Amino acid sequence: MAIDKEKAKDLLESIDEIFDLFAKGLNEETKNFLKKAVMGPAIEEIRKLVEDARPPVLLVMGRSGHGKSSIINALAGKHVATVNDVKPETPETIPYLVTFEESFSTWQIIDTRGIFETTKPTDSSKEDAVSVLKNSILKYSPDVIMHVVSTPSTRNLSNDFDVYNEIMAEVKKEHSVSIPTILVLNKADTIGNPREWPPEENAKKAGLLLDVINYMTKDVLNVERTPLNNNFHYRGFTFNDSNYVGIIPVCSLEDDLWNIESLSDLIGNNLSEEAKFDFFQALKRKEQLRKVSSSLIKRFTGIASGIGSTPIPIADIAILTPLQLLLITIIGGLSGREISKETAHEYLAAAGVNVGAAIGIREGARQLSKLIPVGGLVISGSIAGAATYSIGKSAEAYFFYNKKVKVKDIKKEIKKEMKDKDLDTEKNEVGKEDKEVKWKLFKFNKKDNKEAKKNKDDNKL
Ligand SMILES: Nc1nc2c(ncn2[C@@H]2O[C@H](COP(=O)(O)OP(=O)(O)O)[C@@H](O)[C@H]2O)c(=O)[nH]1
Ligand SMILES: [Mg+2]
Repeated sequence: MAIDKEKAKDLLESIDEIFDLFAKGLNEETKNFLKKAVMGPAIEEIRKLVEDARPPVLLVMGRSGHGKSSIINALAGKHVATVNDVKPETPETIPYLVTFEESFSTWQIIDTRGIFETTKPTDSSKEDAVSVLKNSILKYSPDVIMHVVSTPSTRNLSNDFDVYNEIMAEVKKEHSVSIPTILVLNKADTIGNPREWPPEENAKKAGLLLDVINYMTKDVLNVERTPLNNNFHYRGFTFNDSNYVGIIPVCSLEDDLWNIESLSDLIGNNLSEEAKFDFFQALKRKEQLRKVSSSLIKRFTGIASGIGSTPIPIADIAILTPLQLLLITIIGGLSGREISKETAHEYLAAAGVNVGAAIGIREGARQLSKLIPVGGLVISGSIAGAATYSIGKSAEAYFFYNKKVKVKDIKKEIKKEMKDKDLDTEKNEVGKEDKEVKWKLFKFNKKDNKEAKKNKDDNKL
């Protein structure tokens, strides 16, 4: 299971109803403000995630037999493309859809065949091949292009790279788009002695792979490169100053897959938000989907903080419940649960809220508001933000890692982690952003505590 877009639409409708229920006691002005400034953007976030989601369009090019079909199968984790098909007589483009029914996701693959078969500089049909590829790129506007090259033959193919750069220059000139292209060195196993495999266990093979990569990045593409993994340079590099965004050696033989995850990560990282979701959801890539969840939590935290600028102070944080319920359910969906009230209830039960089996989503919402008892205080933006962040993170820990984390403990965690130097070693962007959010919340919390204390002292006087 995963996010079923139809069910997500239903959820958005019921969230709207729940909001009306919770906002019943509020005056019109505040209610409208909240709807516009808080619920509206939250629902919009989910709508964007779900409704704007579209299949990623992946174009594969490269010579026949170098393994285009095998790579598609390896990425999809199933047989979707015919391996070993006959050499095409003329360059042609075959588009097809790959559906992942159980994860409600689809990819579009554009298989260009025979393009580079006819690109000898003297060949009169070079023009044809070039225009077929150019037109396919313009027609399908792929999100990512994979240029598949058999590793042992890289040194004979410099003409292919020239032709490709020529095409991309024209595409760029006419349509001012540049499409990230990944150079996939397939059949990495076949360079040198095929029995010396994998490179992790065969230093000689690792060295040969690195030679090819060095040749490609330094002599052919001449790019500034960053290793994907500091310990294993032979697993590939990324670059950002050419049509090519990276080079990744792989083995796409069904029984001997190697480094395919590096490839799918690099594809995913080069997809727009709308295309990323279907890509990772199809692959059920937990860590990648957790990143989607984390950035959603951050955005919801920001949205919830907006409550701080209501025209009329709001004393009950329960008004944020519909927003948090939406967040919880979508996080559950990202982790592979169904988009349903049962998913929200599963989390509530784990968080220690007693949810009877028969109660509806509204009751679930009421129960959720009990998790953060701050009744009586005027809700500041920072409290609203911190509460939403805490609930989101607690739901994430539960759904993704099966960890029961009490919401109130998360706030403590935030403070504790601030002192934890390990956070500095987090290299990825999300890690950095996480840290920033934590900093902000930490400061907010401190300020809140001071203010709360001051209010208390004032009351005493
Ligand atoms: N040793 C090895 N063989 C591969 C690899 N990938 C594909 N092949 C084989 O290469 C042949 C052509 O593959 P195919 O995917 O049909 O290439 P396409 O014509 O580019 O689509 C098939 O016999 C595959 O089994 C690989 O990584 N290693
Ligand atoms: Mg093929």
